[in-house]
Amino acid sequence: MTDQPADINAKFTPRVFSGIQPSGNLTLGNYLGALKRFAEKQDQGIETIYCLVDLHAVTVWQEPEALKRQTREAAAAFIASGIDPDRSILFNQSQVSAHAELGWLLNCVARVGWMNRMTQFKDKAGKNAEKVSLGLYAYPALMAADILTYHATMVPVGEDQKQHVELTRDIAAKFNHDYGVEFFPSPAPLIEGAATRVMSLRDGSKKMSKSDPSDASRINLTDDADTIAKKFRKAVTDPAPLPEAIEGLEGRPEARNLVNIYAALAGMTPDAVIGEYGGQGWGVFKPALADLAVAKLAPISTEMGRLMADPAEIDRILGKGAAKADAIAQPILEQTLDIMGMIRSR
Ligand code: AQP
Repeated sequence: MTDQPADINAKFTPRVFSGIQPSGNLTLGNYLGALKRFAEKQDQGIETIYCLVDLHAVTVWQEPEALKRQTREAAAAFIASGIDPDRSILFNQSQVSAHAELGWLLNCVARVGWMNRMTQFKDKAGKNAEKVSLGLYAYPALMAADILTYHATMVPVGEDQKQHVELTRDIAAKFNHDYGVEFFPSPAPLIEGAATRVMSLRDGSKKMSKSDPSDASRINLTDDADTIAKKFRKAVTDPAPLPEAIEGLEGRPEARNLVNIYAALAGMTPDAVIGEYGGQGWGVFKPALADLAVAKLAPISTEMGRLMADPAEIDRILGKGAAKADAIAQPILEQTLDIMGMIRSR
């Protein structure tokens, strides 16, 4: 792949973009891997643009009324997690048409061979690859458009999205190379903290996911205190107590996962968690983890409930955010069309 000049991003205003699919209940994985970090970026005073990627959600079937509810609920989760719609731009993707339009243009830049290497498509399509939507296959080119239509330079994501952000860099580099321009930046994936990959509570080799058929595999942001405590109590672990040193978590994915979750929720390092709980059994650690999770998540679910009581207000916030997003995205789309030689005479 053609590389971009090392200093390409210096030409662009530092800008964060990220998104979440409104494809179900948001999970603790979405919170720790994404939402919590989105709020931190906003609070660092960087320009932040956050999107409910409904065009991505429909790459698998969504019941229309459920999609609306999930989109509002995801917006409520963003706000309840600290995203302030006056300081960040918060909107749903389908209200800004530049995403879909640039998505098409970037479909024509991306190569089929690159798409074939995307592990998330292989995971999601499984043995069913002939029957899934074409959109699911093209998803990474739309994600590249989501990021590049804002000339975003930073993309906070969980570990599972790293490959997609790298593909975005490849698409940007190929576009710049093919047209002899330095038009698109080379967005950096920001994958930080103790919980960049929160695992399923039922299987330490699988990512915690909102679309996992087992509700016991995840903590939903809307779960009540009893449900959270029960899910952690029943979380699959090996029988050994927590090790005395962090190296002792080697080969113990379930134990490592629970330690990482504790660390991310408490704002500690996994080392410090082991310093506090090393040698303790699950009978001590799981209730402590459940208490911590309830303390951190209860205010979020209460606030989500309050916001969800007024769906019209959520729609108004998303509409206002979409207008602000459009004002950035549309000129970048139009410049892209110019660069590619499309006549603009209307
Ligand atoms: N388990 C996780 N640990 C850390 N980060 C995670 N993210 C998702 N799951 C975890 C991060 O959340 C952001 C939004 O992800 P998404 O909803 O757009 O899609 P996804 O990555 O495919 O998440 P899910 O929950 O698995 O959704 P479904 O089940 O609908 O496919 C991303 O930054 C992601 O890294």
